[in-house]
Amino acid sequence: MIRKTLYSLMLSPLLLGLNAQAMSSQTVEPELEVVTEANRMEWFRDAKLGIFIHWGLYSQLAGQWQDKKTMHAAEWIQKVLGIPTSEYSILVETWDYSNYNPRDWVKLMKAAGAKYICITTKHHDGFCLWPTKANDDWNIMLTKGQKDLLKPLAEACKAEGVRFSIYHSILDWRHPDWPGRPNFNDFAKGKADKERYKKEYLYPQLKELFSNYGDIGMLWLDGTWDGVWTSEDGKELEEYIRTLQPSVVLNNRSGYKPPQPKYDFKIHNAYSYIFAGDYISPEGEIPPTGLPGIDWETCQTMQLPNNWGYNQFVKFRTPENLLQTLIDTTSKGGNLLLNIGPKADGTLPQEMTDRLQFYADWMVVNSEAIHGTTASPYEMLPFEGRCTRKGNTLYFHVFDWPSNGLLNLPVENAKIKVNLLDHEAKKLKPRKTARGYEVNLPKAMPFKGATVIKVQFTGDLTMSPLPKEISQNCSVKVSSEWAGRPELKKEHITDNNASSMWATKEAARDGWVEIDLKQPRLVSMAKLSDAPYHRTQSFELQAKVNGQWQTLKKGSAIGDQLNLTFAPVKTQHVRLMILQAKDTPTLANFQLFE
Ligand code: FHN
Repeated sequence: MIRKTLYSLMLSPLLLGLNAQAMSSQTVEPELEVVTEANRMEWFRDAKLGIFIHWGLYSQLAGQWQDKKTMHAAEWIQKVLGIPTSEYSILVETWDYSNYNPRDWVKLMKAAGAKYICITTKHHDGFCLWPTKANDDWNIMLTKGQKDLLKPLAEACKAEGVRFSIYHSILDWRHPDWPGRPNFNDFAKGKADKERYKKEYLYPQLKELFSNYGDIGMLWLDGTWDGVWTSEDGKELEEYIRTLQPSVVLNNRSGYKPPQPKYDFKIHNAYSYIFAGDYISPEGEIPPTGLPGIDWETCQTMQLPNNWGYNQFVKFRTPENLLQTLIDTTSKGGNLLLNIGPKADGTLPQEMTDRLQFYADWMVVNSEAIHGTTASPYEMLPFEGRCTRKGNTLYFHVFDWPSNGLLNLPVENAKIKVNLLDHEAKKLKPRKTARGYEVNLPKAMPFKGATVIKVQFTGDLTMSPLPKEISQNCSVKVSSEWAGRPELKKEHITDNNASSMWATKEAARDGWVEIDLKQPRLVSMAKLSDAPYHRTQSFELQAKVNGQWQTLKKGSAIGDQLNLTFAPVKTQHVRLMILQAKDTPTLANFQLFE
């Protein structure tokens, strides 16, 4: 498929036939490029960031029903706490969303860099946020406000030039015809009938959604795991959707399961990796090496453990972590669908506004390093950060500001131009070294979380050789091992296989790993992974020099991949101290580089 970069266009006054005077008294709104079935993936590929909105009756509970609380999936509270449908129904009477001002939401989300916004039209509890004719006893018209919540959001998106997109749950905990009826549904009577569910409910609802809200950028289907929905149902559904708006981008969760391609990496959530629709939707994770040639989008929550609906009891990820997640995703060729759970009254929780504002402040200067870029050409970098690319420009996103003020740029081209993306786009003077170039960085990091170094090169890109690994299959000592679990043995730490791991004894909440390099070597970088559980909360990296342990780096989380660079040190023994972990410490990889 030909890939073409699309940008939002400002309408030209000449085209509009307006004179300058008329223009000055009128605001021209950004227009979205017309999308056809043939080019429908182009905007999606350039978009990089979308905002997911989980909003519904459950938002009033925010994790608490009567005296029971849940830390998990506030939008699932009915199922998690087994609330009978007859009792849950009371929530329609109490839902007051009078502070809902979607134009403000969209403005902030757009400033944060979002190119599409995807709202839950109906989540698993079956409640519809619009006045559907296909279900008149469980929709927004039963609330005091009687307001179609989708319409003003769709209009705000159109006005701001952001693509309006919709989430729709196929399964339904309340509808009498959904065959996977849960036991807390004390409302539904009679025998469920899937065909009637499709013909009289699901399909007519989708028809309303595709007829009354203008162009829909994307349809995000979900909820086919009840075991009653077949691949044939999914295929038929996808075909039907294409008749409604052929240009809509469709995720992979219709339930259709065509023959699946083979891939050689380990995945944690198989449901997210079914290849169907237009793209795959790894949930809460970034495929370790990206998925070349495959369109993908990772959806992630701001609150952990995962809560898509707002939960008053659950902590928020830091703004820096969320920014690095966007950059990591972009550098691997995917999109991030970042979730927001508004409060019931229509306002956004302060923590969410703060995080969107953090993105927005960063985007003012750095948006060019995200939007319209392609994946990193590098397998790894000689510093902790990521790379994105736009033609002959590389954007190096530095996460960990070097303490010695020197940054190694792994480019060999004879002619390069380097700028620091701050408010002045300061020029940096590159010096050629044995491996790429070196630049001096200012003492303070201009943008917390990630600062971008822009490198423009002439000719074809020549990348510097990768840093040389010196620890593969070296012997390791560990604080302890999990008895009787050979699949968690210490040899997995240096086997360079990210899908195998080591774990300490079960009861431990700290531990250490020491690599013996067999002889003194020059070490300047370490690469760590504690995937898939990400339990490390505090760590210290040390090298033994003249019989004494010296600190090389300290940190908190490790994550899927963390590169730590430091001033080169000659040593035979390097040790990782996991000082605190939220459960039994595990480590997938620990590699050392010259
Ligand atoms: O069960 C839902 C969950 O509540 C949320 O909507 C997420 C978003 O990807 N999807 C389902 C779980 O995969």
